[in-house]
Amino acid sequence: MRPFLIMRELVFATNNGHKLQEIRSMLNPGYRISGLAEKGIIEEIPEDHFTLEENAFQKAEFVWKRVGSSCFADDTGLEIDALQGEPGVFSARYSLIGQPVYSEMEVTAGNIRKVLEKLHGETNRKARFRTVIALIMDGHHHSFEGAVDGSITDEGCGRGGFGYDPIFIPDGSRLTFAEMEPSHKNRISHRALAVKKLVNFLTSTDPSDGLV
Ligand code: ITT
Repeated sequence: MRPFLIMRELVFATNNGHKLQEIRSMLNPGYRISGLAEKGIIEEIPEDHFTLEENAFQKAEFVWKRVGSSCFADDTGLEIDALQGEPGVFSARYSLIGQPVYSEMEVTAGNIRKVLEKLHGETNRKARFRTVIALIMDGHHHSFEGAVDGSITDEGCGRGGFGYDPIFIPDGSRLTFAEMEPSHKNRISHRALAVKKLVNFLTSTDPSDGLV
């Protein structure tokens, strides 16, 4: 008999369409990933802690309390050695702390400009992207981490990806994340590594892995 899929729904607590798209392309078809809008959550979820872990759980807990179904959130930071780990947990609005809201494109351009200005003349370009995924399943908390080491370029290159992708070259590559095919970035990225751990966990808790 032909196997059929049982779709498992997980709510991904993000307002970032790029991240939703990336994660959907990484997970196998046994999972249906809903975004916040599909769950009627349209407001910005607070992320006001000082670590990626705490922020990820803050977002996941917000959704768990609102919809009561299994959900996960991620928080990602670009940690630059010569800037003592900045922008880190402040990556999303690095250039705009305390300023009014701008468009996503302006924010991204401002963030990149600020990093390049701060690193002007700096020879230590080492950095890493780090993602923490917080999962709440049946009320239990779990977390998964992925990190990719790399370096910051002198100028932005490439039009793909989002955020700081045009100025980040992962170790072992000559291309920035923004110059890579999305499928390539999605195989090796910080988020991919954390998602792999999430999927391994989901699979180990249900050996059928969505297939019967
Ligand atoms: P949500 O909180 O709604 O999920 P966000 O855009 O705030 O979306 P994060 O807090 O996870 O996303 O990430 C903070 C910032 O770090 C994000 O706005 C980007 O500027 C940057 N970032 C995250 N993941 C990235 C990636 O894969 N490539 C480049 N930049 C990334």
